Amino acid sequence: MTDSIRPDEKTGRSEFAFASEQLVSQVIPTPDAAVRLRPLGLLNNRIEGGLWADRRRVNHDITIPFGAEQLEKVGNLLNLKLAAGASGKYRGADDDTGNTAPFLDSDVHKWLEAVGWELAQFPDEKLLALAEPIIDLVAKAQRADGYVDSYYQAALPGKEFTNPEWGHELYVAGHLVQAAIAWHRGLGDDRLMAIALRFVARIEAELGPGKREWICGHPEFEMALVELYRTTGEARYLEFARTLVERRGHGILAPCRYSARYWQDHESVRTAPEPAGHAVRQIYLECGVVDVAVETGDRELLEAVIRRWESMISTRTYITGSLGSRHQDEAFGYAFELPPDLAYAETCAAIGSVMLSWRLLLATGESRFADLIERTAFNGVLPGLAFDGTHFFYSSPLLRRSSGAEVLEGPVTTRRQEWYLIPCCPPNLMRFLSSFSDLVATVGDGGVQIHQYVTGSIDAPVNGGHVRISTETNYPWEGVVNVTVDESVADSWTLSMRVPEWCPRATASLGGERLAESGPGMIELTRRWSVGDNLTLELDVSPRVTVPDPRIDAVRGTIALERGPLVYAVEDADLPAGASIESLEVAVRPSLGDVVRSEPGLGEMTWITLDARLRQDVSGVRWPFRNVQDEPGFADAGSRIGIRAVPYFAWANRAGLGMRVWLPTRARKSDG
Ligand code: FUB
Ligand code: ZN
Repeated sequence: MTDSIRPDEKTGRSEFAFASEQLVSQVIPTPDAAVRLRPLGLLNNRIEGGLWADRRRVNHDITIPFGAEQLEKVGNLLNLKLAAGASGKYRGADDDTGNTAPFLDSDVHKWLEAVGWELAQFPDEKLLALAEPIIDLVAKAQRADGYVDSYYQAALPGKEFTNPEWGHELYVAGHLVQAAIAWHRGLGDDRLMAIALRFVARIEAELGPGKREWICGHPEFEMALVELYRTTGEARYLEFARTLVERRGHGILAPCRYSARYWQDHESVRTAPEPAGHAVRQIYLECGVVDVAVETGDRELLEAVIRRWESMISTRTYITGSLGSRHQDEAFGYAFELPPDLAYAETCAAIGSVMLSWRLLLATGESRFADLIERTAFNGVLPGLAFDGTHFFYSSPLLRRSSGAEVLEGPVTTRRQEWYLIPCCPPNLMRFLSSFSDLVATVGDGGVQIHQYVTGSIDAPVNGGHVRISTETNYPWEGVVNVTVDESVADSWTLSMRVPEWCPRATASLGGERLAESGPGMIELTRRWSVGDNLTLELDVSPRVTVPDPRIDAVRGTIALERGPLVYAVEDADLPAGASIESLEVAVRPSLGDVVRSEPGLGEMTWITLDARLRQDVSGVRWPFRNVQDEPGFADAGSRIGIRAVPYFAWANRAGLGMRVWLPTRARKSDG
């Protein structure tokens, strides 16, 4: 049935509709899936104010339209025009030799996905008008046999499905499917779905179960196929995804110069003990594995992913939630190899980490997954976008030297760029911001679970009825969240609220009566909730000092500053003239304060304040080592000044180069 889907020419709508589609969400497990919690979707999780609302608005008004300009300017759309019959040469990154980036269609698809989610929530004729011709273009580019990938059509015709390692064909197809799902679920528009289904059918005929033993060097298609199964009800897509997951780890892909670990083809996903290789590839693969596991009820598979997730967060995750410590192969490094200056910390890997933890949260209901979502969303993903909405980080290091190192390797610079030769991160950020509200709350276990704190409203089906809750907060700057029940059901139900891992103590009170007090985990309140009930959750967001595990050698002897869910950093821009973050030292246990201030370009935010010393002996040395006898103690290490730290997500939005998250400490001379 889905093969013959025919969208109406004017409306884009088709007869194709399924029960689950009342939800507008990226991930909608089927009713039979082995999950504890269910998404409420974008339309039932409304964000109406605060930091995330501001970032989303910038995305809608500035970043997404800017993305369309860039796709035109750098050639992604030109490539599709070539596939549709225009003459010219494929623009692969910044050259036209046809030998470079084979995945540029995926950025068009991610952009379309972002527009789909955005329009579902905030209709906008202008945005729609930007997307319409691009959808038409993808349709025109599609060949009669269903194939649509401009790289192979325009640069390497006749070579389809010959390069599983680097060809990225299934990666591109996966992003097309995800865009199609966004338009289908969000807008009931099936024009992209019709294209995607034909491309998937073409791939299936070549590489599906029982066909060639092939996997793609870059996972992505697996999770897209499972979502297609969830959308269409066609079990063959799930079986195809399962097959791809099981094929992996058996050396199908030729080992590249980084080894088979690079594309996770070194060991089965059932037994691999730790994340390995290219970080985005690993994370996207894990998303597909979880999707297959919950839809097939394969507990062993799910547990294998959870083991790797645990290994990842205990040994290979930056304090910002970012992943990937190596520029060379954009990869996870060894355990505890987490250099701050050379952190790869790709925006796409942080987004992928959120996507994975979301799936694990739905599967298990465990708050630790929402904890990582929060840490990563604020500190790993948000820095990817400048406050102006038109500059992006590919890589988010935790130290930028005052003295330079602006260009690291390949496409990676330490200044945000308007776009990248390999532009995977910017449109990924766009779809992330346009779908972020999905992550706020879920339903299940006889109630509603609030995982992320925002000002907004939540609508949920509970006990056969409908519950509506509104939330008001100045989070993350303040820890008070007011929760009001606007609609309820007669029976008792459970309202659960996450107490984040960083919060030593939280209280929940109703009309002045304390109902619960808790450390990290979930506060679960089961009662007959009445309309007008007003609950206050208070989370302790006092600033705190964090020390790294001593095995993270690169930051041994330093501290970081955190406040609530935010990691902080010190920038040169906030130090006295002539001083730099390279000369900074702080006490092991500095006393911290906080202050609300408004900075041009940054707006109003809460900063952390503390005392520091500025060493005067950090420049002009001939030999950067000296006898320990000559080493000053903290008290006489330099002049004492008061400094302030900015939320890390806001760094690099002002002049100045130097920034550090990890602050070097010095003991008093009398210590130890
Ligand atoms: O290969 C496609 C994308 O380009 C990857 O996900 C990123 O890491 C970048 O290498
Ligand atoms: Zn990227």
